[in-house]
Amino acid sequence: ANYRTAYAFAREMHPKTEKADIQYGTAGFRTKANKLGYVMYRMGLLAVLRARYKNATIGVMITASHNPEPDNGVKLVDPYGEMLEQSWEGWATKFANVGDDQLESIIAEIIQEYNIPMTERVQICIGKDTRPSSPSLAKSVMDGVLALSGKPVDFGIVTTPQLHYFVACKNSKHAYGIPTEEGYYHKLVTAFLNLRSHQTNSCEGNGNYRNRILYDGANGVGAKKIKQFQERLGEALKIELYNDEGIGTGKLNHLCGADYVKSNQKLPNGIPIQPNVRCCSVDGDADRIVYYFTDENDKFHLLDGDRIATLIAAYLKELLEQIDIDLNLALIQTAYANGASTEYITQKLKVPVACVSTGVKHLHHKAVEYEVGVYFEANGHGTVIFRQSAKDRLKQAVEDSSRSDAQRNAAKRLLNLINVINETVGDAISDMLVVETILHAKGWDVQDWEATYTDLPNRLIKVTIENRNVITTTDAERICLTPPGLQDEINALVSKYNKARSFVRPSGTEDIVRVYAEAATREEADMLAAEVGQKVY
Ligand code: 16G
Ligand code: ZN
Repeated sequence: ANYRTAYAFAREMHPKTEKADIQYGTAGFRTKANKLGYVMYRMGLLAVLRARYKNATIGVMITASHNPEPDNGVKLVDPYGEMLEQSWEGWATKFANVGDDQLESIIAEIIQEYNIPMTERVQICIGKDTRPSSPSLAKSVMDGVLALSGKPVDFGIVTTPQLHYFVACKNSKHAYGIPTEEGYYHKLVTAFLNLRSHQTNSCEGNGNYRNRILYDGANGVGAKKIKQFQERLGEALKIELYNDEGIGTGKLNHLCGADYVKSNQKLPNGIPIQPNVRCCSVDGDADRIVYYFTDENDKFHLLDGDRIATLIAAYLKELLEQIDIDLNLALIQTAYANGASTEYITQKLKVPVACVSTGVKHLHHKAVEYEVGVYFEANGHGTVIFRQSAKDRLKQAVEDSSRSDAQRNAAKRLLNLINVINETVGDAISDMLVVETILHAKGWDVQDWEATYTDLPNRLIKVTIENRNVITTTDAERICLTPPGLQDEINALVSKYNKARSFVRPSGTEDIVRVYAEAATREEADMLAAEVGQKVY
């Protein structure tokens, strides 16, 4: 059988080099690149098995996102472009950790468990970021795919959301778009330009909006790909690119990128100080984005994922009201969302909010429960998902001659906006185009956007304890179940401060516990975080 060959090949070409087990976590496997060769090979095998089981194209993305350049990682992408189904994460972990001599039997086991037909011809889309280790790791994935007679489709260096898009396109028989880089740029840029041309105002601006933005590419794939956009956007949006160092310079994510800016709340290296000019940073695989600016007093202002989420949700609500169509719209956040953003969106804008556990898959799964689900993590990862029935109703609204021109135009706008959005997963560049569209439409610059509400001061700290798993949580990680008594202690501390909130959770990506606190003032937030941190020891 095929898998016997696979097994023999593994022994020769991709022997297991690490003794310690690794785990397929919230973001797939992620570790030092030189420990990942055999893991990649085995993920190639698993991707073919998954593809045959689903009778669909599956994706494999090689990236370690915002991690330092020597790291790498791998994630599998499911048929609709979503993250690998949770029930298969265990299989991924097993596949990565069995000895070379057990590989054959584990393949047999999964084939039997799911009754996987081993005859289907399946395609596996493979993408990689700009890390110097990525080409050889991609080769290992391809060896795995070929070993089980799958067909690897190599997309080369692409952003994570581009790969998700390609997979969704292939499985929707191109209904979602053409599964090529050109197809992706064409879809997003055409819709973006349509939205701009419908405005009566000139390209350069509208009200306070100026069509110029400083862009931090994190010295990664987001820098490479933004040039493709700029070529196609022309004068409609002038993107000044910074942090576009070559591959292998060690500069990837170094003192720059979305994670650096969000965590350190300061300007990244490489971005010039220009007071009140709109800037953005993407991360190493361009699935996260944050906005920011420095004011005339050199004060740094961050507009993170919560800000982007509220901007988008508010605008969608506005359009739905203009069209006069009743679609249920909700915003999905995590416990890290600033309390002020939640209050603004629920109290002022009357958009319902749901809170879920950290990790994109949790947000995504909740968002699909609504006709229009906006989801964002505070760190800048997020997107909007529309039900097919919602899209159909919008199309009907455009055609409906009993509606006013204003209503039909608003429906057209929304349909165009949907095409700017990458619904499969958070996409930094797509999100940027959405934000730019909304700011332009409203005649806003970042200052107007920031004025919508005032963030509560907050503090995030890391605490190292012997075993972080003694801490377990419930209610979307907002309440501690164990160790017993900890939650009561947190409650007591929180009650001492104004507008305070605090929670602790074990990290899913590092061997630490994270403590989050927010309160009415910076001092209170800092003090609360420190005090809660003390209780965790
Ligand atoms: C992963 C998640 C990200 C989450 C982060 C939390 C995905 C693709 N990525 O990077 O969404 O914010 O983990 O990390 O799901 P933590 O558990 O260490 O706080
Ligand atoms: Zn990322």
